[in-house]
Amino acid sequence: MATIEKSLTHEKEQASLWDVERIRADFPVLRQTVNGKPLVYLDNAASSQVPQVVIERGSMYLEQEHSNIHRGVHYLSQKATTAYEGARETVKRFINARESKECIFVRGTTEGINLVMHGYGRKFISAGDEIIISAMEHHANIVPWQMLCEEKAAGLRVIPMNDAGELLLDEYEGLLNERTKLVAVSHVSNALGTINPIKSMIESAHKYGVPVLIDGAQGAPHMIVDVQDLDCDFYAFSGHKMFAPTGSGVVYGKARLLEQMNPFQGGGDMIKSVTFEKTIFADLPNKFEAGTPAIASQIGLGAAIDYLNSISREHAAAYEHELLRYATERLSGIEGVRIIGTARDKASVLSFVIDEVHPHDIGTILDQEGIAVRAGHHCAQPVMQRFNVPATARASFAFYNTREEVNVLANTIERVIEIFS
Ligand code: C6P
Repeated sequence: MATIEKSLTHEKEQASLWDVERIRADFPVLRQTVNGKPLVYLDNAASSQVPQVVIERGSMYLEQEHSNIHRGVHYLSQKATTAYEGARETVKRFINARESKECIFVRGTTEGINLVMHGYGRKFISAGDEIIISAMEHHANIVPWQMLCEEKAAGLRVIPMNDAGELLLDEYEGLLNERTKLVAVSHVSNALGTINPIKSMIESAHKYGVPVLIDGAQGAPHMIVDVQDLDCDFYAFSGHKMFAPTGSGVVYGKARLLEQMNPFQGGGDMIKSVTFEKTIFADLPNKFEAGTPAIASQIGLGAAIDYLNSISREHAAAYEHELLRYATERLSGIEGVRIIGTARDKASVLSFVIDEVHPHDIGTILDQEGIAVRAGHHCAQPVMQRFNVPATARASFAFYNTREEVNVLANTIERVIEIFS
């Protein structure tokens, strides 16, 4: 059997081992009806749902541990500090960082990228330098670099993509040169679903001594991330897209780089000493965590990772991949539906347009049937421009979605087409 066929069969076997009904029982939000219909939640790329164990961990903190961290000698503060720093250890193991101090807690991917822009970019990037991003970036990985380029008179270079939504890697190699000071690319595109070959892209950048930031907002929830194996310099992700509460997130950075960087914000808990003449900053990770953080949310992120570790992530990924394949097959079979983003390697996301129907109308009709999708530009306007569409409707999957839900989606899309024909 050919290698691709073999791996597809292996993936199908793994997907068939997934007990989706058992997994769904872990997510109380999925039990409700919307407009009299069972909720079909297909907006996981925006925010995924939270399992009962994470909800319970949040309640336990509020009921038994709520207090400020790192500051108090008292019992509750010590308990909260232990839980918060325990979550950092969990994150460290989850992404295989060398040390937990390399995992900086932030509100989410956006804040993580801005931390690197301020801490690294403003210190090390100057006039005439270049930053490389890609044509499929979310605004969170475009706007901060544009702001920096404007401030420093540096240049922003963009790796183009083909009509399938795959980066043109030869063009990327051509953009790298001695002026390049940073590469910032997404692991997985939120608008197209493309999985980028980040490991080889990082390797190419490192040949020029250029550090690489990975926007992992859509990567961490679906892929096994090993920052040492990838050898990325920064990796940012959001808790609320991986089964944790909003307000949680992480930016990983190599200790050597974080140590050289300026703090992002000044304030309490990020200092060793302060006089009116001079402040000495705290060591990692505190140097980057000024003020009281989102303690409950980050503890929730630790609990969400524990949950992910308790299910087979390999089987979950295979199941999601098989679901995406099935959904792609169903939607491509509907006349009038055009899928935006047909890369060979994709995760979780299915963006589409219907001739003569605005994506917001698609989203509204689907909502009437209890189906949650996102309609709009997905904070990736350059992607919409590249594909010459104002917006798309986007279904995005998690391991608790089912084939029946895909059927409900496909049948309702057929009805949308009937209504507008
Ligand atoms: N994408 C979506 O519906 P925050 O908002 O900081 O948690 O994540 C920002 C972000 C950065 N990069 C990528 C690739 C993303 O997908 C997102 C968030 C959501 O697609 C909300 S716009």
